[in-house]
Amino acid sequence: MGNTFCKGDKIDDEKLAIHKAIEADIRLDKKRERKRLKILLLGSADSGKSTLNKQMRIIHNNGFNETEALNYSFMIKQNVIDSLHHHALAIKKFDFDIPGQENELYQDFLKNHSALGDADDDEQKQKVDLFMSFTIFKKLYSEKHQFYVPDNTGYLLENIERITGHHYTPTPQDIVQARASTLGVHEIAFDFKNFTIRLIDVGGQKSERRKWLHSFEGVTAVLFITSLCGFDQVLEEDPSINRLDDSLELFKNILNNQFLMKSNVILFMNKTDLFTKKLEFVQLHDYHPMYTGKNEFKPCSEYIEQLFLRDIPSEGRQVYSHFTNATDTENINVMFAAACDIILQNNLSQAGMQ
Ligand SMILES: Nc1nc2c(ncn2[C@@H]2O[C@H](COP(=O)(O)OP(=O)(O)O)[C@@H](O)[C@H]2O)c(=O)[nH]1
Ligand SMILES: [Mg+2]
Repeated sequence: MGNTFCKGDKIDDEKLAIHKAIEADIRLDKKRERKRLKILLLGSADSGKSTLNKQMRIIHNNGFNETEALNYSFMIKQNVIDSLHHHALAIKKFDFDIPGQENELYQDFLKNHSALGDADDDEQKQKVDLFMSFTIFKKLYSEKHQFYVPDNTGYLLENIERITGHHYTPTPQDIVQARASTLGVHEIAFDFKNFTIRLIDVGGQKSERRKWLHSFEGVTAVLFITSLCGFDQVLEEDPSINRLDDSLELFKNILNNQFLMKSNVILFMNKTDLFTKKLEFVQLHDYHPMYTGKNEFKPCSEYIEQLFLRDIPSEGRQVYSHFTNATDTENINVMFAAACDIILQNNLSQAGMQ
């Protein structure tokens, strides 16, 4: 009789009931699945993926508990030491004359910065204060030297008294500014307009990228984040590669990845605040001779945006781009909501076509 069911036959009535129940379950699962959006954060290391992830926790998931805040306090203090280590590297690069009394601590920050991070709080504070009072440290700023420091350095130095003070507890903004490489895959879930969003954060370093494939199934949207500031920087893991070039290459690979063909792609051109500051000192034209416009935010950011958008394959693929500052909670709230609206609209029209 195969799959045909005849009314009146007891066994077949039972089979029919089971069959209907299974179909109802499948319909319910599909309905639930349509209510779940899987959004994957992708991009090179340091572009702002984890920062966005943290903002979503602050906006939608009650932020961070005490234990997490304590862990972040250690990380932020280590970030301070790391930033000062980069100042020491710059002092070496510019070959400053080092006064004898400044040499020993300078050498510590130059070579031994992780050991400094392990020192107890009072000792660490003393060393940080002393190093920042040195003539060689001040010279970097008074002579307006250009040197690489991690992106949270300005924020850390502005808040140094509080961070290195007694009983330091990080604020949500401190946590947003904390910097650590992401290893593996991290997921948070939260509700947004009757939908449940699963937001997946991954490590961006080259060695982490092979793990991305495991997260590619059933992705509703890729949120690709790039730093506008990368045009004059190189990768930490491979100084022979320019950060913007790496990000452009990665973006192209994502657009052409066969597992992501049906996913929406949203591009966040991030770090608008630092980009504005950078343009006061660095000429985009020096790194991109093709660019001959004014060295101002609007034309420069639009030029970089075009470098990404020109790689979109012509067959009906749309990419939506936004300029963002991931450390600004309100900005990210608005931009993420705008991105989700696009994703939801596209999802609805795709469901309508099925
Ligand atoms: N000023 C500023 N800093 C940012 C912005 N986005 C990220 N950062 C900082 O850049 C560093 C690296 O960001 P992170 O999210 O860890 O990068 P990821 O490697 O892509 O996860 C952190 O210290 C962040 O606070 C931004 O838009 N503006
Ligand atoms: Mg990260």
